[in-house]
Amino acid sequence: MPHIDPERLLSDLRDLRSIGAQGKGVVRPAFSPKDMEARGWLKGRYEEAGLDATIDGVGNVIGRSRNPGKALLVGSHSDTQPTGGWLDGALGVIYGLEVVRALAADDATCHLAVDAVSFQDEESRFMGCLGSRSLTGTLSQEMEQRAVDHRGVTLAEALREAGLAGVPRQRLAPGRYAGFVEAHIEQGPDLEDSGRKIGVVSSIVGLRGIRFAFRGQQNHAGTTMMARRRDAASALYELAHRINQEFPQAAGERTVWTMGRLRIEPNAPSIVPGYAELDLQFRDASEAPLDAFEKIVARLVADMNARGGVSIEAVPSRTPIPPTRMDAGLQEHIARAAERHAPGRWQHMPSGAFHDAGYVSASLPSAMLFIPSIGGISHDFAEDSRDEDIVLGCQVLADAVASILAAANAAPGRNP
Ligand code: HGY
Ligand code: MN
Ligand code: MN
Repeated sequence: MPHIDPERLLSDLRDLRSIGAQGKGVVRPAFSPKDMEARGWLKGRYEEAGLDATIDGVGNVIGRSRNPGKALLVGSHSDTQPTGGWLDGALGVIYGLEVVRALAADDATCHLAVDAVSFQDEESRFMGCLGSRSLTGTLSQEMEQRAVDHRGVTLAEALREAGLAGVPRQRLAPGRYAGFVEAHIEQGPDLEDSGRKIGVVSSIVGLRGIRFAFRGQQNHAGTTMMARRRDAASALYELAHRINQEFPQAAGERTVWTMGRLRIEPNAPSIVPGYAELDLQFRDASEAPLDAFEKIVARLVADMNARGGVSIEAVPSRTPIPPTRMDAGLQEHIARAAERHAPGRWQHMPSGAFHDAGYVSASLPSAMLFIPSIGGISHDFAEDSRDEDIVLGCQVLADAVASILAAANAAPGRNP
C-alpha cells in the first residue's frame, strides 16, 4: 500500500500558501503575478516528482507520468478567491503531487501512471472552471471573447500579461485516462457536525447567475419629493426583497441563492442614486429549482418595469454550470479506502460548491473526496482544516488512486 509522507505534504501545502499569503489567507487570483509564480513553483515540484510538466496556454499546470498504461488525472485548482482560504483548491493540487510521489515510492504501485493537474481560474475571475473547460474542449471562442473580469480586464489582456498568449493549450489525451479524481476541503459544516473525516461526493451543484442593471434619475436628496423620485437603489432593494420573499416557495432542500455584489452610483448620501447594479447567483443539484428561479425573476422584473420610473435590465452574469453526478465506480474505490483508514467515519454527500470535477465529468469518469473544514468556513481568510484531517485525506486518496489504477489496468477497456 502506498504511504504518503505527512511532513512533505504539509510542507508543500505551506510553501504554496506562502505565495500570495495575506494573514492566514491567500490572494492569488487567476493570472495574477502570484498565481503565475505559484504555477511556476508547482511545475518545478512536478518535475522533481518525475513528471513531464507544462504550463499550457490558459495556465493549466499539467504533470504527465512517463509510466505506461491507463492513467488517472488527480488535482484541483491553485487560483483563489479575492479573499481566499489557503486550502480551497490548493489541498487537491498538493494531494495530487503527494500521491504521485507516494505511488512512485512503493514497489507495488511504482508502475502506475498518475498525472497531476492544477486548473486555471476555477474561482471565476473570468468564468468558473476556465481551465477544466479548456482541457475538456468546452471553452468556446465566443465564451473567450465575452470573458471580462469585474474590473473590465479582458481574458485576452490577462493572458497577454501572464505571458500565455500564443502558448499551446493542452487537451485531454483521448483514451489515456481511466478518470479524474479531485480532493477538496468540504467548505461546509456537514463532516465536522457529523464527526466524520471523509466525504465521498455523489453530486456537484449547478450554478447560474443574473446581473441586474437599474436605471433611474440621479437627483438632489432634499429637494426631490418621494413621489417624483426615480431611485435606482430603491428599485434594487425592492427586487432583492421580493426575491427573498418568493424564492423559498420554489427552493429545494439545498437550493441556495446569493446577492453578494452590488453597485450604487454615485454612492453619495445626499444624492438619489441614478444607477445601480446587483448580482444574483443561485445553485442546486438539479435544474428544476434553477429553472423556477429564472421564471420568478422574469416575472418580478416585468412587473416592476411595467410600473415605469426605474428601468431594470436582467442579463446572465456568467456561463451556467450544469449540475453533475460523480462516477459510482470511482466513488466505490474512495469509499473502500475511507473505510480502511476511517472506519465508519465517512459518508456519501453532495457538494454545494462547484468544482473542476463537474466539468471534467462530461469527458471522464470523475469523483471527489472531501475533508472537514473547521467551522465549515471557506472563501474567507479564516478557512482552515486540522493537520491530522489533511494527512488522513491524502492517505485515503493515495489508496483510492492505487486501487482505481490497478482495476483500470487489469481490464483496460472497462471503467475501474
Ligand atoms: O464558488 C464555488 O463553489 C467554488 O468554490 N468556486
Ligand atoms: Mn475550490
Ligand atoms: Mn472556491
